Amino acid sequence: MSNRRNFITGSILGAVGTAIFPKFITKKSKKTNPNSQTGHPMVISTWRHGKDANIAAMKILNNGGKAIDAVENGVRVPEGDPDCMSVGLGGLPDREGKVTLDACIMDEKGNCGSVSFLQHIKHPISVARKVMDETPHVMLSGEGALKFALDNGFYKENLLTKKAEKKWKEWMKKSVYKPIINTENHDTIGLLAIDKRGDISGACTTSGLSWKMHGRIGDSPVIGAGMFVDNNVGGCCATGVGEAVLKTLGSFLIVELMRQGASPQEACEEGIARIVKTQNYKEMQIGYLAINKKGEHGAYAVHPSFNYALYQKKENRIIDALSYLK
Ligand code: SD4
Repeated sequence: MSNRRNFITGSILGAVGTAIFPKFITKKSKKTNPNSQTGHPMVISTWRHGKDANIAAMKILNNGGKAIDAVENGVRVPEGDPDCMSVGLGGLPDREGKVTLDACIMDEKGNCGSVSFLQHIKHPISVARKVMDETPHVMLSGEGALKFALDNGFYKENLLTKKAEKKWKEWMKKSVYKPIINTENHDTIGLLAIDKRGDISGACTTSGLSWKMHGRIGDSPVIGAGMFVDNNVGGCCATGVGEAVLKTLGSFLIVELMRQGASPQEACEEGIARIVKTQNYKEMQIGYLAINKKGEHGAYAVHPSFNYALYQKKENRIIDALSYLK
C-alpha cells in the first residue's frame, strides 16, 4: 500500500515537474546571452556603478581571495560613494526624508545574512556579513539591526547628503509616488562573483525606492528575492521595483530554473515573464542578472536601458541588457 502510494505521489510530482518546466527539461539547444562566455574568476553587477565595484571585487579574486570577500568589498564601493544616489551614503531618502537601507549577502555554503530598514550606517552589507558570520540569525531589521551594528564597531553617520536632501525637498512639493523607469531611483547594486576555486557568492545593497513609505522594506534584503546563490547551480540578483520581485521570489525562481536545465539567459527571461504575466509591468522596471557554475551569464529586464558590468577574462565592461519591451 505504502509503495503504491509512493509510486502515485512520485508520478504526480514527476508530471507536475515536467508541466512546470517542460521547455527547459526537454530542450537541447539553449538560448544564450550574446555576451556570455565561460570561465572564472568573474564578477557581474547591476548598472554602471558596477564597474568600479567589479574592480574592487576582482582585485580580491585575482589574489586568490574568496568570492564572499569579493562581493562584500565590491558593493562597499557604491555604498561609500556620495554621488551614487541609490545605495548607502547619499542614497535618496524615504518620504519622511530618512535614508533607510536594505542589504543581503550569501556565500557558497548557503550561509546568508541580511539587514533591512537600517539607518545611519554607511555599509549595510558589512553589517549583513556580521549577521551571517556572528549570529544564529539571518535577518536583523530597524532598531535591532542598528544596535547590533553599533555593538560591533560600526558608527553612526548622517547619510542624507545635501544633494539628496535637495531632491527630497523638490519631490515634497508634489509628493507623487511613482517609481521612475531607469533613473536614479532604480539603481540598487547586486553583485555576483565566482572565485578561482569556482565558488559562488552574492551581495545586494540599496537605499531602496526613493520616496517609499517610512518602514518599507524591498526585495534587496530578502534572500531568494533580491539575491540568491546555490553553489551547485549558480546565482541571481535583481534590481528595480522590489514589490514585483518579492511577489515572484525572482532570484530563487531563476536559480531553480537553471537547476532544471535552463541557461542563465532563459531563466532570466522566464523570471521577467512571470512579472509580465501577473503585474502591471508597463509601469515598472525590473532587471535580473544570473550566472551559472561555468561562468555563463544571463541578463534581462522589462524595459530597455538596464545595463550591467561584467568583469571576466581580464576585461571589465558595461553591457546593455536585452528586454521584454523593445
Ligand atoms: C527596492 N529593488 O528597494 C530595490 C530598488 C532598486 O534599482 O533596485 N532600485 O525595491
